[in-house]
Amino acid sequence: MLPKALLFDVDGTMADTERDGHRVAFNRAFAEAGLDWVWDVPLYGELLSVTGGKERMRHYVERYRPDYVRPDDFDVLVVRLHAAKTRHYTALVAGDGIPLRPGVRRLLDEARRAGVRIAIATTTTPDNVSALLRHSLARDSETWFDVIGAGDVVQAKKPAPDIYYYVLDRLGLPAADCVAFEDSENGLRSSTAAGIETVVTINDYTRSHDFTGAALVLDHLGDPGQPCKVISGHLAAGATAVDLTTLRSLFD
Ligand code: XBP
Ligand code: MG
Repeated sequence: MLPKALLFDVDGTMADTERDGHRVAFNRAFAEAGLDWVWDVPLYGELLSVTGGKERMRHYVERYRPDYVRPDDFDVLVVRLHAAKTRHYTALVAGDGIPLRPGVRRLLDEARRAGVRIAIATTTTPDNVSALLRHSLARDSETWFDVIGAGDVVQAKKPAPDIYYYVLDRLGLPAADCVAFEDSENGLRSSTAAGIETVVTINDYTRSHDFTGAALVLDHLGDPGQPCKVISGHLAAGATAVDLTTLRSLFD
């Protein structure tokens, strides 16, 4: 049976947005606010254990900056920094652009042609999703997605399953009819806790994560001339990319 909907995580899954997108935007917001907070590439990898930009900043101060004296309005500062970071991130995506990962566009196109619904389940801010879709996929691509579940629409971010429950509820579909695409352990924990079969495409920040419970783990989804490599799970003999036939086999 074909899945009825494909549910995509955004950061790290649709595009490698973390190292050269979100991280850079956080640093720009910190510098602009006169803070001496600098998130280099390895530190950012550690900080990714906490999802959500506001939550990540709080975690950084608690864990890494015992020297930092919080102002009375620290909560307001976090919200202001986050708004500035969103402004920098969306400008970056609109300017330099961040390419989609291999196979993402191909699989989305195939799903749309076949009448398989597509949706987004992400921790990031809705403005960031809109910017990436508009600039990296297609101008009108937000309208391709039946549901875009993003950011603070749920209280508990990944690894909690809430964002996937939110998306399933709005799609009106049971978990058993869907496949999720994730790149991280937190993402996989979120989707599998919601009962959704999950395909993981790793990246530099997540390759050492524990992906126990994933239906399939790959380096990427694969494209013509760019075959994917299977890390765990099974792809049909001779297959070099994840397509709807591959996904159908997850349900057989
Ligand atoms: C994505 C995140 C987000 C982004 C930043 O996780 O953790 O926090 O890094 O987004 P996932 P905001 O891919 O598992 O959804 O700063 O907009 O919160
Ligand atoms: Mg992700």
